[in-house]
Amino acid sequence: MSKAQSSAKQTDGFHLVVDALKMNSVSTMYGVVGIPITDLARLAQGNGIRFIAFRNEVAAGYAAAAAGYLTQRPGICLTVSAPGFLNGLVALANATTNCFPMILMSGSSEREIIDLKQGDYEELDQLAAARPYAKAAFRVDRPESIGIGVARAFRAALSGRPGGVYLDLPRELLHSTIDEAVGKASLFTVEAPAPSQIPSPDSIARALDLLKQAERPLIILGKGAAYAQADEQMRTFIEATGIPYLPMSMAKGLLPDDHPQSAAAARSLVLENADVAMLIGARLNWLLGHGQPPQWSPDCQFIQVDISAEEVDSNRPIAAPIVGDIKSAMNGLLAMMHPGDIEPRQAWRDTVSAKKKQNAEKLQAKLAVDSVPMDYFTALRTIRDVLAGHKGIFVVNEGANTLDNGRNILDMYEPRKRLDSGTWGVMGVGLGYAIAAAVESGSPVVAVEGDSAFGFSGMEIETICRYQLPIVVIVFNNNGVYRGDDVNNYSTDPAPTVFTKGSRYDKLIEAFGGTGYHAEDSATLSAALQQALNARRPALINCVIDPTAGTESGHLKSFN
Ligand code: ADP
Ligand code: TZD
Repeated sequence: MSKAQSSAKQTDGFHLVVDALKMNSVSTMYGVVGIPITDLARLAQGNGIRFIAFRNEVAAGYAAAAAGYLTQRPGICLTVSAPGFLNGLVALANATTNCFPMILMSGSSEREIIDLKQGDYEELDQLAAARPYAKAAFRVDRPESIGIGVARAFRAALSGRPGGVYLDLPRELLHSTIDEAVGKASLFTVEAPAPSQIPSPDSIARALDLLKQAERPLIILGKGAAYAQADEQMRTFIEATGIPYLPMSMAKGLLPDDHPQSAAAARSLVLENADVAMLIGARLNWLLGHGQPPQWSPDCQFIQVDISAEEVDSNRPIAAPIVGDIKSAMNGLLAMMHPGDIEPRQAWRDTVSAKKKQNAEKLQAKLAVDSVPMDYFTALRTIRDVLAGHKGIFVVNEGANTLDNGRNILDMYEPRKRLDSGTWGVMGVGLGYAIAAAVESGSPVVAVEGDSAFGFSGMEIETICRYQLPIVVIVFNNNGVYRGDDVNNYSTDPAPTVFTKGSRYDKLIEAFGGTGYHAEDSATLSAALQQALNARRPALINCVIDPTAGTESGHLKSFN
């Protein structure tokens, strides 16, 4: 619409996108600027939306995904076209895989040129590229459709099983103008984007009947249970039934890890021997051996609480599916059960307790050794002991050995405080997740990172310093992927798994005004971590780990 046609005030796509986001309570965006979205970031800032500017869209996307997981609102990642979009798409795919709500908004080039493949600046058919990796993908072509486009993205990201949504914003759309009153009237707040999905009472009754008959029941809590924010109901249900529970890694802290019913330290035993297993927001995927023997008993019967009906029966027949949102399901279970109905056999509880005690003693023996150079046990025990004085702290964890040992040794005491490599076992999420946790909560974060894992997004320490975030990055520096002692027997090139020996990652953060620490033994590590946490400033600890301490592929040897 030209100015001559309308005497009224005009608005444009930039303003309408920002207004639509504000109407839907977006308070923060994560991204990298450039053509055609730089002004969108500026305008967002001018309208009270924080724009956290990253050095790479992959990390910005991971941050958005973690923000979504923590807040139950879609995290927003803003990128430029083609390569910026593709970087963001990695994180969008990861968000969809992990069931985190996220919206990737990317500027795109001239449609006509893209469609005829005539070679525009950063030309790519982004909508088509996003589709296979997103829960949903939309393009907005007209300014009067921005309200609907944003609403479609919100609803798709949040409703049912959460996931990643792509929203394509062509350069032309952002620049096109429309009568301001007409534009404003087209925007709206999405009503109940994630409505309760109450499971049927008969599905709850069926599950309760199965639990009543069970002799050796087990509850498995997944990150869906953490996401659902039904913490009180979950705890009440678990404590009322007395059933041992196993937290998947990101469900750690839903109940404190020192809870007497936690069966984490008897994992193999409970999986192998449970006769009824109740999955709450956890998929029976590779992380649970697909529910198959020898990890599981062939006779085990399953209850599965999940919002996605399609998930049910994906690997083993599910005897009692409860399809609905976890909060409603827990409320339903609590309402329909009676005291004393469900009673795991005392022998089962005793067996689990005995195994826990035995395994805890074994681990304790390893943790008691103070090795120099530090191995994973010494370094993680030291970190665990310092964090015992900071029980509500966020812990981000990635790597292979760093992750596998970290999961077992670092105890969590509060829900949604642990963020890690997740369903894909992806490296490079750490700094993005840490930044989102600090930004969304204002609280301190410790990121325990393998040196390889750190390297994927290491430049984001500049982002951490620029925004002065209370994040302490601990780099487990063993000179390589898995181990640092590999040799190449075929040429003079370094072996594929090794990095520069004796690197000083602590010096990197000093370049940006953060505090670097170098620790070669547990006493130095402990003092550095205490000091860094007390300062609540950006810090990086170069934690030297014995290059021979790790195992190839960590705990996933059999996948190699
Ligand atoms: P983990 O890796 O911790 O075992 P998964 O990511 O495999 O957990 O499983 C999470 C499950 O939780 C998914 O199947 C997802 O559909 C489900 N889920 C996510 N949010 C909810 C919710 N609010 N209510 C019910 N189920 C949910
Ligand atoms: N690329 C991506 C994106 N994700 C991956 N998981 C990998 C590559 C392969 N990979 C792993 O599965 S773990 C790992 C890689 C490269 C790094 C392990 O080394 P680390 O940790 O230094 O991070 P440890 O403690 O030395 O094992």
